[in-house]
Amino acid sequence: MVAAVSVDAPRVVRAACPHDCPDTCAMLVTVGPDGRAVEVRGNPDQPVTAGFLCGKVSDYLERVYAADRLLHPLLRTGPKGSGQFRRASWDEALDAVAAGLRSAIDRHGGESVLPYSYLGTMGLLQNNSMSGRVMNALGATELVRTICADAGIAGTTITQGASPEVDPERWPNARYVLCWGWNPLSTAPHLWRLVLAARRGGAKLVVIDPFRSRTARLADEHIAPVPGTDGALALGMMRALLDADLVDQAWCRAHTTGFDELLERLRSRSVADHVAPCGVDEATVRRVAAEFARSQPSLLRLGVGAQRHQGAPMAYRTISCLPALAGSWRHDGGGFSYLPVATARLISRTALARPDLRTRPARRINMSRLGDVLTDPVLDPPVAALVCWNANPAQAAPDQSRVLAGLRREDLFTVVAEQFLTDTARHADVVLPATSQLEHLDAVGSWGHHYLTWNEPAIAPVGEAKPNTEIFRLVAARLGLDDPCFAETDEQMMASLFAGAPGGITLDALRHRGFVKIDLGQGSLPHALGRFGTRDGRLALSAPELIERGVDPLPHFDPPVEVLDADLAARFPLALLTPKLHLFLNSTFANQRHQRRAHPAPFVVLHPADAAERGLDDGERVRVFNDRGAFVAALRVCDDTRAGVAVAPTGWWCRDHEDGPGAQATTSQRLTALGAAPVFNDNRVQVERA
Ligand SMILES: Nc1nc2c(c(=O)[nH]1)N[C@H]1C(S)=C(S)[C@@H](COP(=O)(O)OP(=O)(O)OC[C@H]3O[C@@H](n4cnc5c(=O)[nH]c(N)nc54)[C@H](O)[C@@H]3O)O[C@H]1N2
Ligand SMILES: Nc1nc2c(c(=O)[nH]1)N[C@H]1C(S)=C(S)[C@@H](COP(=O)(O)OP(=O)(O)OC[C@H]3O[C@@H](n4cnc5c(=O)[nH]c(N)nc54)[C@H](O)[C@@H]3O)O[C@H]1N2
Ligand code: SF4
Ligand SMILES: [Mo]
Repeated sequence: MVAAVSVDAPRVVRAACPHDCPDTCAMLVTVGPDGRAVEVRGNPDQPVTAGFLCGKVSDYLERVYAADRLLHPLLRTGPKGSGQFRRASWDEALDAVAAGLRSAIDRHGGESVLPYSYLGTMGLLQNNSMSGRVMNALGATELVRTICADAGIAGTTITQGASPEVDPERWPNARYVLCWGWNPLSTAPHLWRLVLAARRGGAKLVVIDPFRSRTARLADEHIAPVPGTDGALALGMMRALLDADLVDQAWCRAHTTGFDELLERLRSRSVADHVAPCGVDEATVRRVAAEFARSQPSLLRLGVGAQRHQGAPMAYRTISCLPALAGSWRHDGGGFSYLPVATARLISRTALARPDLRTRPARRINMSRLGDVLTDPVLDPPVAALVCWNANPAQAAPDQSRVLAGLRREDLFTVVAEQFLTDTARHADVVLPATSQLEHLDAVGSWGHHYLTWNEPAIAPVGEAKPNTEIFRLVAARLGLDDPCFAETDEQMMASLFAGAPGGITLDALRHRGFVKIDLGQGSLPHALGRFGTRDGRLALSAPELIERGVDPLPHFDPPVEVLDADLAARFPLALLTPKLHLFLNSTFANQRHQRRAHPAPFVVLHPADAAERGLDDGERVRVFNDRGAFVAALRVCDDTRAGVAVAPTGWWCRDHEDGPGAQATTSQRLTALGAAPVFNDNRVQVERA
């Protein structure tokens, strides 16, 4: 269902970067007279994109026209995971998909089908529209998609509701910027540009991160706490504000609930006692807290990275209270930013997936439990069929050895729609080639700024690739699903999203300009007068709703489960972090030449003291292990990390490394209590010579 492509003259098409990145860049694609795209660049008119793309996407045509792009369907011919396939026609492949799904459903019911997808594309259509309809109509298990930012969302929405945060376009006004667990230089280069603008205006930039990230390297000050102790650090900073008489009492009395209870809680411990688990000295805590309150407008921007711990929801909630106490919300450019959930949720894609097609509620399975779910011998019904698109769980899901063991089950029927033969696709029975962003229609929201961006198809599908929407439309037809919704075109689905002009946005305006800013009336001072998204409009320093869930309603330190476990530390003395790489996006781009040159092979960083204690030298091959698994990587010895903290990014594909699994082999499938999110960095390991 791709729009007809004119081949008369060179033309410029408006597009949107689809990747799981807060910047959601507006792109301009130049298409030559032969219908081939010749250039992709950032749209100079879009204020956040500002005319440039990042180093991951600037050579997007290398991805679109890559030699290893999947161009036709494949059927497995060898053992699971062997990578042995033969070319098949779409007809043959769709027959195989229908037969595999029908067989699973006939034997074990609809819930034995497990969909697995994430944000490979964030597009409103290509993410989970027609696919969702098929899964709902089949009565498949529902996938709980909380692998990324949900611990943080759970914590921050308890505090402030789903309300607008500080618009990134106001950030340049800030005079103090606290980047907490965030490495925007790598992970959000356009938002980083706005942080730099604040700095040029005189703002001090402070980064809180156990690791000296690229962002931390450039900051005015870098504070490196023990991983997972951020909540304790925030409580210490709040107590320091109290001691220095810097709490904005008037604003808190007017616009928060539970102010007196919080003050009492803070007074119950000294600053030193609050921050004891953090490994940060008290004088620094007092100084940075005072600077944050005095240097208005002060902005606290939390990243996704500080939440991969058991206590993260409470930590994010606690941290989001700090700008309230400091009075930051009074000032243009000041306050708190994490994910702009209010604007991001304005245009919901949930309705497109038609949950009403279900005849009854289905079993729910959390995506971060995939390893256990696929290998559980008594799960009833078992997962007999796995349908995967927009995701690469063989690399991105925790406890990699279990995930791979599950994917290798000969009795599991696996379908993967992909652009490349990823580690997950290698384990499929049927591989279906998916279009790239230049080949399909979409609109993409943002989890970093307030714009919605249009994506017109620029070129015809490469090879026999098809959009996710069309793939699932065809699967529906093969399965005999006859609800009229399965015949809807992409254009029709898009029109239905904007039928009521949500937030005043019309499809015509979006298509015409290529991007539209979502205006919820937040203005430049969204919460100077309260108006939070909570039920009473006040910021919840105390949140009584937590009592019903057995949780202390006041901000408190909820410790990480492995990092602070002294018994476990005796066997596994190092806490392992798995941050993002500069030119990969999770495992995406790891197969591309230029990006791969920047990150040729897996490595692990150890502090010189930890290396010396083990008699290890820089450059050696080391084995990193715990009870869950092990991986081999090159050792980098440097003080970019704290003593006691090892750092090993993920994303490389198994197929590229004789050593097989990566750092993901050591991570756990535990979930946080609030938010049901994974705890990738709450992970103890030991390191030895390989
Ligand atoms: N280049 C690039 N860009 C990306 C991605 C990518 O893989 N590569 N991924 C995209 C996705 S899916 C996401 S979610 C975002 C993530 O964006 P970020 O949140 O910026 O990324 P991370 O590297 O996960 O984490 C940021 C920092 O948090 C630190 N950290 C880890 N544990 C703790 C802790 O306990 N406390 C504190 N204070 N800091 C901690 C890490 O050391 C890391 O430097 O980036 C998106 N953009
Ligand atoms: N240890 C550890 N693990 C982590 C994290 C961590 O910090 N540490 N971070 C987690 C986070 S934040 C996230 S968001 C997840 C990400 O987990 P995933 O979303 O599984 O991540 P990717 O590896 O980027 O896989 C996306 C895949 O979608 C494919 N794709 C892109 N566009 C399309 C399309 O239009 N159609 C189809 N069919 N496929 C498409 C890409 O080719 C790519 O292979 O990983 C998590 N895993
Ligand atoms: S910065 Fe993010 S949104 Fe922009 S091009 Fe790169 S990956 Fe895409
Ligand atoms: Mo993410």
